[in-house]
Amino acid sequence: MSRTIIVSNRLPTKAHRTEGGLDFTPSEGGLATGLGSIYRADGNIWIGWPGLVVEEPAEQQHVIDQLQADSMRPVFLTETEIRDFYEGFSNETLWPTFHYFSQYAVFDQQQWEAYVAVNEKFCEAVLQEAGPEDTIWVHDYQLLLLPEMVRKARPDSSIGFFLHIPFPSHEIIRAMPWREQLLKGMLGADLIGFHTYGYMRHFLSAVSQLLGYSSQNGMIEAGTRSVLVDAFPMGIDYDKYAELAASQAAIQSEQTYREALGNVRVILSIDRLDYTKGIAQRLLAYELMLQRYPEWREQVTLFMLVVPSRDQVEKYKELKEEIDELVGRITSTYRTLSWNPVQYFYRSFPIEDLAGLYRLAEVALVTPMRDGMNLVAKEFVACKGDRPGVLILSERAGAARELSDAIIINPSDMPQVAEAMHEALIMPEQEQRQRMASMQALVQQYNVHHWVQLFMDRLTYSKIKQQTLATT
Ligand code: GDG
Repeated sequence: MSRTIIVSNRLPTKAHRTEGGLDFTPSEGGLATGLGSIYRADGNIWIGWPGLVVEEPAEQQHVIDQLQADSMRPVFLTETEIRDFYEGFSNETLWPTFHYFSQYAVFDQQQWEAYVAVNEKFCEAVLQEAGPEDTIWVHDYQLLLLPEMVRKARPDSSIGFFLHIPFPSHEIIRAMPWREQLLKGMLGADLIGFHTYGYMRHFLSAVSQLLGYSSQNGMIEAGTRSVLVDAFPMGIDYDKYAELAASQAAIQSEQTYREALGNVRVILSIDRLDYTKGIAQRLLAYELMLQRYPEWREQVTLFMLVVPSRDQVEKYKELKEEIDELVGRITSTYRTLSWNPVQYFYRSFPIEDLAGLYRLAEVALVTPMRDGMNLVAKEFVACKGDRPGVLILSERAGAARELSDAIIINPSDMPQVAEAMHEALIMPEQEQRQRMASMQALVQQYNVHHWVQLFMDRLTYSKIKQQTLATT
């Protein structure tokens, strides 16, 4: 029987050290959330790093045993690899470059070498697990070289690659050293998927401009092989979120927040700490809204949840300080004894609380500067049920291509975002319901199961097409 092997930098489970030994918990993040319901099926397996440095052999064996029971296989990374491959090349070179923050990008030869070495380490793990009939699905920017590495060892295997972040204009890619190696690494796959057609077009033009490969209808002629490229907007597990939002735990959580907040309108924002998410700009827009529309003071609160992320990277520490300062300024300027303009939390919440907050909020404010897709926008929609609610969404999130019934804004245009908040707060209930219902129909139909099926079907198609081309 052929299996599917999922490979990503992080496993959907995180190991951590406690006084009583190692503990394992499900991890946050879009990919873990999205594929969580799939990898356990049909003997499939997920290969990745368990989120903790484990060097002692007996402890490594314990991790292997624990994860094996749940269809996972760990790849162990050292402190140095974490620093140079993960925090370094992945998060200080590729992440800013691909999100159009080139000014933040570090180009460091040692980090690049660590990136190559860790991709090779993942390749060894894949080769140990994968049989010739198995399908290998590689995920995201940390493993751009892996498809080509696996291809060299197993020329006939079926390899898919999906990029969860934007693919930028080829002019941005052009500025990178190692650009050819990165593009060729991806082209080791049979199928390369992106969230939007825009990202896909950028990739096709990078491959054409920088490698001289032509393409027709998304099929790239890459030397002796052809590679299919397509857009697969990732969905969420709609039913899971809808059910969660209707659960007693979520209702209870909503009530708890409502009682604590009193009778204010709630604007919700939920992100990992990241400069791509536009958190500081969002605060400035909210401040402007309070200035322009004094009638909303004491009537509305911005409930802002920021999940700690990559806090060892310098730019993230700086961003955290900037956010702290802005929240402090807005709070000290506008607060009254009985009202807080911003409820800011720098920590992660249980998923039931998230569902309670999605229920509670009248407005979700999703304003990234760049975002591959953004699942929070879709989760808000899924959790709303038959209640009204307004989504304000950045035109630079992949999700904006689908959720056209949101109020679409340019996240750099502070006055426009401030106006959008006002517009959302006064939007007639019937209009809210209509927009919400049409977004729900879309998010429900194009859910994560649909996404996986579509990608897998396309991968099978691309393999058949290749074989046909090879025999003609
Ligand atoms: C990358 C791309 C793309 C957040 N706070 C808590 C929590 N979350 C969950 C949300 C959501 C996920 O984390 C965040 O997903 P996003 O899509 O918004 O963002 P990234 O983590 O940057 O994901 C992104 C995604 O990959 C998928 O391709 O959409 O563009 O950057 O599911 O609900 N979950 C819990 N507590 C929290 O406090 N339990």
